[in-house]
Amino acid sequence: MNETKKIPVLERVMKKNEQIAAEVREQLHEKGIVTFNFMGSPGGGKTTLIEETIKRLQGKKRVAVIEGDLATTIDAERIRHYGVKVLQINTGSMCHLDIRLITQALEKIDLSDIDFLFIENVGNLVCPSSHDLGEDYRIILASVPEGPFKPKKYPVIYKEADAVIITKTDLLEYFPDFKVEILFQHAKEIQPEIKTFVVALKGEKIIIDDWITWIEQAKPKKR
Ligand SMILES: Nc1nc2c(ncn2[C@@H]2O[C@H](COP(=O)(O)OP(=O)(O)O)[C@@H](O)[C@H]2O)c(=O)[nH]1
Ligand SMILES: [Mg+2]
Repeated sequence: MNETKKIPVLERVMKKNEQIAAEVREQLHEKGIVTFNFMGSPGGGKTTLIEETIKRLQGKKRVAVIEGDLATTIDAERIRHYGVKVLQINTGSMCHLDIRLITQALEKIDLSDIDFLFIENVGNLVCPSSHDLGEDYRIILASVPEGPFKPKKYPVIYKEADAVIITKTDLLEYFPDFKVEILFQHAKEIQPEIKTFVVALKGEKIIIDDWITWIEQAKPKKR
């Protein structure tokens, strides 16, 4: 196939995927489910945040989780420990989840008694940004050791984000060049409506309350 033919084919596939994602979102809304797509670098703290959030939502929201990784069920096992429904997707060599993988996962997981669906995307700041997974909210994690310039360097993923969470703020004392307000300012320059949170999930002082207060009241939303 030559280049001029390839581009329309790719555009058609992307458009079809967006349609499927919109249908999935509608089906989830019909069940009263709010869906969150957690994105960020590998090791940024996505699974830890999901674990700590599940703990604090116990008795308030019934949660199910879809875990995305190239390989292993390590993260799914971590989540299973909390007694919630969890399904691991292994993408092999693919750097993101897509709506076809999500559709297949949704066939295998019973969501009849679920309020919140958490999707942990493959750790990556590029590929996941162009894939609607039928989520209501896109949550980007930026961890302190990654440095303060992630929104500047990866603006595309921030453009469509609903919230940015700075993780590992217990490590701020070791990263004096990291300024929380600077990262938030850069993120808001890209997406003025973005909500901002800080968390520290290890160390002496756990910080997570503002995030929990926000997520507890999250309602279904059209993208
Ligand atoms: N110091 C510190 N370490 C954290 C925090 N959150 C996660 N980690 C650690 O960062 C590493 C990667 O976390 P994980 O949740 O697996 O990241 P993921 O790859 O984004 O899912 C693990 O060793 C966690 O214990 C935090 O708030 N502070
Ligand atoms: Mg993980």
